[in-house]
Amino acid sequence: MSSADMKEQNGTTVCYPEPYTKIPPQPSETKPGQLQQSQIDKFFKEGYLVVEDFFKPEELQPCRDAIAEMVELLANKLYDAGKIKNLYKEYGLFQRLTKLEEEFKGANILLFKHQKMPKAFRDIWCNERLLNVVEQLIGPDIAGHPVWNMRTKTPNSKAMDVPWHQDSGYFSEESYDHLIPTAWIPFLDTNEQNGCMQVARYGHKLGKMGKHTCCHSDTWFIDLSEDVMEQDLDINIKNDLVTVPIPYGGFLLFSNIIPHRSLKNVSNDIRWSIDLRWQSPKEDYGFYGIAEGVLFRDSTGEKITPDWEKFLSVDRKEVWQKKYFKQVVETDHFDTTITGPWIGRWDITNENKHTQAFTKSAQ
Ligand SMILES: O=C(O)CCC(=O)C(=O)O
Ligand SMILES: [Fe+2]
Repeated sequence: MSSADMKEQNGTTVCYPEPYTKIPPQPSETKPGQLQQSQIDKFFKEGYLVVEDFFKPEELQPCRDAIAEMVELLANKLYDAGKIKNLYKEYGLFQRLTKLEEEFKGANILLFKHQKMPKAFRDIWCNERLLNVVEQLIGPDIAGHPVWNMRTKTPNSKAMDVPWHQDSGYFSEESYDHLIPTAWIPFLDTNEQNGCMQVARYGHKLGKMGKHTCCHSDTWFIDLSEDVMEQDLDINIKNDLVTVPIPYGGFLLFSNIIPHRSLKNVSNDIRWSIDLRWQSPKEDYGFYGIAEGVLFRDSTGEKITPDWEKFLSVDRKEVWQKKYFKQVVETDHFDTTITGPWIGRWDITNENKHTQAFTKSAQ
């Protein structure tokens, strides 16, 4: 029985509309960064919110620098292994990975897989003003959710075109009953040309998971069809697919139940972004027991120092393989295959090297 079927009880899917549509009690104090009441209303009514002019350039610059450093490390690694003939040092943040990718296809996937969170990202994740916003959505107990990504969306790369999905489709079902807000933060102005995000407005109102399939095209991404969105999630495809260009300094706020995707990047620049998540530490992270979150705040209001050492000590890939496959499968450092427990949650309707790696290691 697949997990999707397990959720069917007496023939009906269990839905949790409340955490996604009902505004929680608001903090009694006014704090820096907090959203206006009208913005909170919009988030719970439409399922997403665009927040502009939130970060100053000097707050985001360390993230840009950290990304440049990761690209530098990758270039050196590829070069030292003889995979590329040129380091492309003269290219800047928005071009260099594209040049690496031209010589070594999948360089962007290697960087996407890297998954070591630099300090600059951690600082944004527990930025006090941002946590004041998160508090308005989930209350005063706040932990960072272990699922985060840096998107390496190089021009015309199909591997980074993320199809329609609900983030909960990647998580186990223990997490369906609570709100996990995401801040999607770009490192340049994003628009329709460079592959900004789209959301399916009101797609959260039933609090329902749609049946996804796996995997999209040549990727490891799960896929939610527009038919399912229309029929099962009651989304009006004609009216409610919204393109959300986010300028640098802003972010897109959405939840684990709202369908979203990213458009193709047909510009000349790499569309860098990170997606960071939070939830109440009292709830299940829905991450298959692979990793826990990191506590940022609790309702006593006492200052908490995040336990980064513990958070960073967990190599998710290794834990996942040990836990589910009883071994650490040594993969080559330049392998661009990505597998994970989410692949096993849905019907595999399109096989590719990622699904095959999953099926093979699960045997
Ligand atoms: O950045 C993208 O292209 C996709 C982002 C996404 O799906 C997410 O942040 O959950
Ligand atoms: Fe997503």
